[in-house]
Parts: sequence; structure tokens; C-alpha cells
Amino acid sequence: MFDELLTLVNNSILSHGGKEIELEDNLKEYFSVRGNAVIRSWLWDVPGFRRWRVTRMDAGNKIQVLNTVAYPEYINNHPILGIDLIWFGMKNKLVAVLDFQPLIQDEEYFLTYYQGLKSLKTNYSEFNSNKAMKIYDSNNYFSPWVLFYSGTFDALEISLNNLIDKFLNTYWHIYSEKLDKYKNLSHKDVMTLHRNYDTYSCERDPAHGLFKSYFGEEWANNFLHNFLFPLSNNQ
Ligand code: BLA
Repeated sequence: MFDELLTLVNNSILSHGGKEIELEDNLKEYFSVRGNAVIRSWLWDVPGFRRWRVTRMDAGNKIQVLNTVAYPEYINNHPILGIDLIWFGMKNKLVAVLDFQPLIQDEEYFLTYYQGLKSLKTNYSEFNSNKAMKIYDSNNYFSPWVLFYSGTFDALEISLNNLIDKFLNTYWHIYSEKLDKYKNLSHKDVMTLHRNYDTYSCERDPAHGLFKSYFGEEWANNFLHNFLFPLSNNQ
């Protein structure tokens, strides 16, 4: 169900100079023991970024996932791009979260990098889930303009393809703009904040149980620590 979106994301990366990095076989594609699910991942080397990963899980009418995270180079204190789309077939429930994940919660940082996201959000009132985050802390690595939908897939009135396309373009725009960059975060600060992001995300990742149940504990642990959040220090 997210195949078109996957193509859209990967094509967007390619059109910005992305080069695919070869992954070991069991990360690239892995089937569940019972053969009822497959998880595929891509790792990209993109100018301006130190790491860009994409994951697509297909468990038929049970679960569908598309997840991507882009980490800018350390010399670049731009927000981290994060997209998490999960569809639970039994409940026909869609959780869709898109954000420019801020390295810090600071007014000036927001003024520098969030004008685009702020105006995009005004056109997507459905992505304004007033459900408080339960697993994550909305004040840590989430922006005030996070696009957050939680509801049935059928109730969604907009096209996810259009939204993702606009969202990615808005993010690329930060790179092309000659805006006065935020000055108060050094290369070293960014390194620490990326490390904290991975540790924090790894500790809370609600997908760990899901991966464990489909692909086994050993594979799930390896995937979490060595692919999703390699800088996390809770190995
Ligand atoms: C929620 N994300 C979830 C949930 C799952 C995943 C299973 C719980 C949904 C529910 O039961 O309602 C799935 N998370 C994944 C998958 C991966 C993952 C498949 O990391 C990895 C392949 N999550 C992100 C990113 C963002 C994010 C990049 O990985 C930011 C845009 C956000 N996911 C996010 C949020 C929630 C969520 C905000 C809601 C959880 C809450 O209420 O705190």
C-alpha cells in the first residue's frame, strides 16, 4: 500500500544526487519465519547528509510501514527529517507522523528553519492530532508543527502522495535557500545531539516489539542497533 510512496521518496533522493549504499543481505531484505511479512531497507549517500535510511515493511493486510530518517552532516545543524507511516489493517488505523525533527527547542532555530513547514501545516488540518504523544516526548526532537494523523485510512481526505511530495520539497528548500543559518550550534553540538537522538529513539521505539514478533529477537535487536539507530549507546 505504501509502494508508490516508497518510489516517491527514493526518486526524490535520487534526483538530489543520492547514491545507494549496498547493505548486507539480511538488512536489505528479510522475510518473517512464517513467510507472511517482508521488510526491505535502503541506505543512501546524499550530498549534505551523513546518513539517509528508508524502510518499508509489508505484512499484507495486517501491517504496512514506511519509515525514513535523514541525518544532515555534522557541519550542518538543519533539523533531521523524519517520516513514520504505519497502517494496522485489522483496525484500519493509520498513524502518520512527519516532522523536521529539531535538534533543539529554540525560538531562533524555529525562525530559521521552520517557515516552510509552518505554512505547509496550515493546509493539513487533519494532521493535527490532538492526541498527546504517549511514547515520545513532544518537546524532545519534535517541532510545534509536527504533522500527526491518527485515525482510519478511509477518513483521510487528502492524498498522502501529495503531502509527502510537498513535505520533501519543503525540506529540500532549506538546503537551497541562502538563508542566514542558525549560528548557535557547533559541529560538536550537532554530533552530540545526533547521538542523543539515536539513543532516545532507540529506547522508545514502539516498533521493536513488532519487529521481534515477525522477524525474531536477534534480527530485531541487530536492526534496531545497527541500522535504525547506530549511534545509540544502549547496546
Ligand atoms: C508511533 N511508530 C509508532 C508506532 C509504531 C511505529 C508501531 C505505534 C503506533 C500505535 O500503536 O498507535 C513504527 N517506528 C515504527 C517503525 C519504525 C519506527 C516501523 O521507528 C522503524 C522502521 N517515529 C519515527 C520517526 C518519527 C516517529 C522518524 O520513527 C518522526 C516523524 C514518530 N511514531 C512517531 C510518533 C508516534 C509513532 C510521534 C506516536 C507515538 C506516541 O504517541 O508517542
